[in-house]
Order: sequence, then C-alpha cells, then structure tokens
Amino acid sequence: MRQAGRYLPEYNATRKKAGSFMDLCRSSQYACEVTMQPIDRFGLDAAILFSDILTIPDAMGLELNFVEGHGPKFSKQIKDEKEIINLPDIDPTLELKYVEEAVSTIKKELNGSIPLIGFSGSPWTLACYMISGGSSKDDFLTARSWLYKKPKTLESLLKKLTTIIVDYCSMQHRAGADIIMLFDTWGGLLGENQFKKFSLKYMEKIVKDLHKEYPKLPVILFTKGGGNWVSEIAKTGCNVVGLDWTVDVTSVIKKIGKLCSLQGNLDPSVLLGDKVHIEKEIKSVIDKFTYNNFNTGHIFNLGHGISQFTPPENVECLVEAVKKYSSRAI
Ligand code: 1CP
Repeated sequence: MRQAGRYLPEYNATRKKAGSFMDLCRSSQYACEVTMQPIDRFGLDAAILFSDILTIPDAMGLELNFVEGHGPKFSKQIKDEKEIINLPDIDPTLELKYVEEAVSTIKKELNGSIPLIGFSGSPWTLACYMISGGSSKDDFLTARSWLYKKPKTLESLLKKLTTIIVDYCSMQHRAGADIIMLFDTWGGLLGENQFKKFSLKYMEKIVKDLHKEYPKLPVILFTKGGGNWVSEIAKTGCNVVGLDWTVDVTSVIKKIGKLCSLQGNLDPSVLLGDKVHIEKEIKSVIDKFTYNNFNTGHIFNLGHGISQFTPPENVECLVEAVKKYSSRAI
C-alpha cells in the first residue's frame, strides 16, 4: 500500500535524483533503491516492487505523465471501439522489460531474506484510467457511463487488458516475484451485477490462467469497497482476499471460512493519529482476525495506500505494535 512513497524523505530524495516519476519506475537501480527504503528503515516482512499500475496503458501508447499536484494524466484517452482495436497487443517482456529488470534487481538485493510482491491493476481499474484519461474527480463517470452506453466496447478493452495482465504478472513471477497482487481499486464503484460482469469475471480469468501455469503462485485480490462481495472474490480461486477498513471482519470470516487467507483492514488515517491510538487500533484489527480460533492466516496491511502526510515514526510504531500483538495471536 505504497510502503515506499512520499511520506519517506529518502524516497523524495531518490525521486528528485531520478527526475520524473516514470523515470524512477524505468530505472531498475532507482526502483530497487526505493523498494528497499521501507525494508531497511522498518524491517518489514515483505517487499513490494516499486512501480505503478499505469505502466500497462503507458506501454500501450497512452503516454503517462505525473503532473505535480494533479496525479497521473495520459496524453491520449480511449474514446471509442476503433481506438481499442488500434491499441497494440503488447508483449510485456519487450515493452515492459524495465519492470522485469526492476524485479530481478530487487530479488538479487533481497537475497532471499523476505518475499517480493509483484502486482498489476485489475482490468476494470486500468480501463477506468484509460477511458477517463487519468485520475478522476467524478468517480470515473465517463468509464462508468460505458457500462450502459457501450458495454460491448468496454468488454473488448477489458478482454485485451486481461491477456496483457496475465503475461505481465507471469513475467514478474519468472523474474522473481513470489506473490502477485491485483489492485482493483475502483471495483467498489460498481453495482453488484456490474462488478461481477465487468470486474470479477476478468480477475477470475487472471487467477485461473496464472494458476494453470504456476499452481503454487499465491495471488492476492484487493477490491477497494468490495466488502459485500468477499465470498464471490474468494471463490475465484485466489489465495488471499485484501480488505479495506470498512468491512466487518467477523462477518467476512463467517462467510469465507478457510477458503482464503485475508489481508489488510487497517484504516491508513490511523497513522495520522497519536501513538496510543495507533497501538490500540492495531490491537483491535489483530484481535478481530483471531475470532473463533480463525487460523487461515491474516497478512497485516493497511486497507489502502498510506497518506503522504504520515510521520515515518508512526509506521515504526505500527511495526512494533504488529510484532507485539501478532506474536501473542500465534
Ligand atoms: O509523485 C510520486 O512520487 C507519486 C506517488 C506514487 C507512488 C509512490 C504513485 C503515483 N505511485 C506510487 C507507487 C505505487 N503505486 C506502488 C508501489 C509499491 C508500494 O510501495 O506499494 C503501487 C503498488 C501502486 C499502485 C497504484 N497506482 C494503484 C493501486 C493501489 C491503490 O493505491 O489503490 C493506483 C490506483 C495507482 C495510480 C496512481 N499512481 C500514483 C498515484 C498518486 C495514483 C492514484 C491516482 C488517483 O487516482 O488519484
């Protein structure tokens, strides 16, 4: 959840050296350097590749830029079926070779100490950005209008992205990623039927295709705002369901039992509070996962991205509290 990022002064220094955000992602040395920063500072139990979900649309020719204070913006926007047909069927081992190089550089640096998580955006979440031309102030209304105005066109884009994402995640795994996480950040904007038809179906295909080739590869699915659909998400065959902080963990455990492990659930804004509250909230999250001797596993994590205004010492406090209370839970 952006464990390397703008809340760390050392990240800001490397980003400045790199030039732009995309230059940082494209350099395997810099990407490795920032991936290792939170590991070295906090002693975390897993590393996550430093990159972004928008590398795929960038490689498909949409040209990604990060404008200071405005978030991601593409030079081109997908407007109709013809443009989707004209989008290249990219081969990640060529157009996204820099990600493969970043993964293998990080893997070497980690030297087997902790696992490395690779990732991709979900097809629906990538489509949201591609159709809206970047980040959105209206909950991706243009992309959501396609659900009803141009469902077939939307489906052709989702299908194309699904194939690329399977290849992209396979490439990361072969280069050294031990786990793959799919970020379905905007799945929660969908109604139930639309979620199943336009997001879940494609994530399920990705999980199945990855497991066909790599049966033991753990796959984490995280749908922000997907608390109502945890059972359906768990039934895709994924190994872990990521939870945001709005879900009722006890009812999630009752629904999915031992089908999957769970990850997440801490509200990132807790880290803006004082240390007494941080420790109390962490204990409370961990306690919920020990309900009724539930023992299929909980990966402690935030329920979404860390705020850039988080004091790094509060993350230190988080790590200490997780170690204190989770050792008690084992
Ligand atoms: O200027 C900067 O330095 C940019 C800040 C930043 C960072 C640190 C961005 C731009 N991306 C990242 C890294 C990043 N993004 C990681 C690295 C690994 C980690 O440490 O966790 C990952 C996994 C992502 C994934 C990502 N990017 C998602 C899915 C997760 C989530 O937060 O929901 C999304 C939606 C993006 C798009 C994106 N990239 C960056 C920003 C600020 C955004 C959100 C834009 C928006 O919609 O408003």
